[in-house]
Amino acid sequence: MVKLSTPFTDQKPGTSGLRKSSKHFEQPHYLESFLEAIFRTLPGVKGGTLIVGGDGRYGNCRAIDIILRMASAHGVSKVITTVNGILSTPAASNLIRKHKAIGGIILSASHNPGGPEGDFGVKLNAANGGPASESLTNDIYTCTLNLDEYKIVENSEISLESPGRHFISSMIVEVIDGVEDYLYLMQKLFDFDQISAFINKDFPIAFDALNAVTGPYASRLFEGLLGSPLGTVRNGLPKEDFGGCHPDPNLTYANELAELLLEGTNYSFGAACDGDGDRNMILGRGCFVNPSDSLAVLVANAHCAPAYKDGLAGVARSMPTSAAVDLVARDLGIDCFETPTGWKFFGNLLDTGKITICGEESFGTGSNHVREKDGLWAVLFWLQILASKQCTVDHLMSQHWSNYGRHYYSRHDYEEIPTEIANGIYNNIEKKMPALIGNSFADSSIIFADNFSYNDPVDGSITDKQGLRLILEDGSRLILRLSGTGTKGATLRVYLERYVSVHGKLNQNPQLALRGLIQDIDLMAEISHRTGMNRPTVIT
Ligand code: VG1
Ligand code: CO
Repeated sequence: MVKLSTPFTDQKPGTSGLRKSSKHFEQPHYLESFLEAIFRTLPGVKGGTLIVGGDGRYGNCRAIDIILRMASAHGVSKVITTVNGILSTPAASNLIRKHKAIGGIILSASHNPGGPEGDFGVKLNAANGGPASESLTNDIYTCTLNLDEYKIVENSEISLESPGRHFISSMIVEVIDGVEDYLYLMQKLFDFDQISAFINKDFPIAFDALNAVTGPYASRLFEGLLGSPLGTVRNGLPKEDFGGCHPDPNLTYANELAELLLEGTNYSFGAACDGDGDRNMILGRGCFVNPSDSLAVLVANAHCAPAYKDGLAGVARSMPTSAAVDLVARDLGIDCFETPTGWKFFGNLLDTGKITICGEESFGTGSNHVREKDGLWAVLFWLQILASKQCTVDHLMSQHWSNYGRHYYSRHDYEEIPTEIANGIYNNIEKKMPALIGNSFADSSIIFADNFSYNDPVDGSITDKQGLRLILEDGSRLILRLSGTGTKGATLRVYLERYVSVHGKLNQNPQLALRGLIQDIDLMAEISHRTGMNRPTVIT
């Protein structure tokens, strides 16, 4: 038992767990306090099984050691962890489900940089394998506010270097290979023979693991099971600081791969995943697939994969994700749900069989095979569709747009803005919203404005204030949100969407197609004026 003089009050988890700088996590008792709140709040701790692992960043193994000692002190009966603590977020979700665990603790700050100068994070997943619900997260936070002590056993000294079985008092610690079960699951969902034949004929692929967790998974998957040449996986060894990179698969941070595909001719397909392996970016030769379109394409062609050949129950997308998938769902005659940002909101829909596939504009797609978004699953799904149709990424996209029309889409992120300024921009628009209806905007006019609120169709819970929405008469949408995953200042996200039907221009550059919306939202929200930034930090 360790006494705390003052409780930490800044441990409110955001969109994806508790995320702070590594330095912040290194304060004495900081990590332990949050873990104590988890052990006191999560149902089933005494006698339960817990899954633990992380993306390999700085602090991963130290945190696992602390979790093992605290789990033992709290009466957990078994912890399953992995060799070197390497476990991707979707693989963790799979293990939780497979072992009927009470939940899992994933050590990751996802796409944020790592290392002593980077960020660290703790994500809690519940027994269904998905991110903890809003109510569980709130209960954990409340618990942190009054902590005066935490329980931990003294020493454990368990080696994570190889698989094995250990004990801490009566608690079993099983160290397993964190890759195997995941690859087994992928083989059940997709036709590996078909994919392998296709990519090894004349369809060279490149995968960038960005020095993060997917390296070992991708090497065994592509260079092993699918027989791609060695070197297919780039930056495949997980490093504590991700080699100084920002493990975020987008055109800005995965620019090496982007250049290889957009400017070179050696590869037909490229993909990258983020720090913890739940995000994906898909590229073809000379072609970038917008994540919202990616979701729509997967849904439209789901029948190409053995796992989804009998059709989909329904689909869901987060509110800021473009409505491209809505058109496909309508065409297929299935439900399409609109949820707030964050994977946890898909949990109930997946658990009750209302949806099969879901996704977010932030490079996340997934299905009912686990309860997290899944980067490598999306890459395999794309390859399966291309293999089954024997076509290129570029061709598949053009075909999709000529069937459904195109949702031009972009997200503009303004990072590290002083919090007061970001709040000022947001509150100003929110206040003005009722008066905006009827105003002209770009080539259209505003017909609807609100702060998105979600009524969960399964448990009836209401989650409000999920982002400011402006909808125009021509169907265009503009959304403003403040990020819940940044660790420095505030990040303002502006989401822009304009629909062009099959009769319109389908081959424009998105930034050009969205120019009117970009200019008018900047004027209306006074973004450059208030931030002093003349362009966003990241454009996707
Ligand atoms: C971001 C994304 C959101 C995603 C979340 C966690 O949140 O926008 O769609 O679910 O990150 O992703 P925010 O609040 O910063 O916009 V991950 O890869 O960190 O688990
Ligand atoms: Co992630």
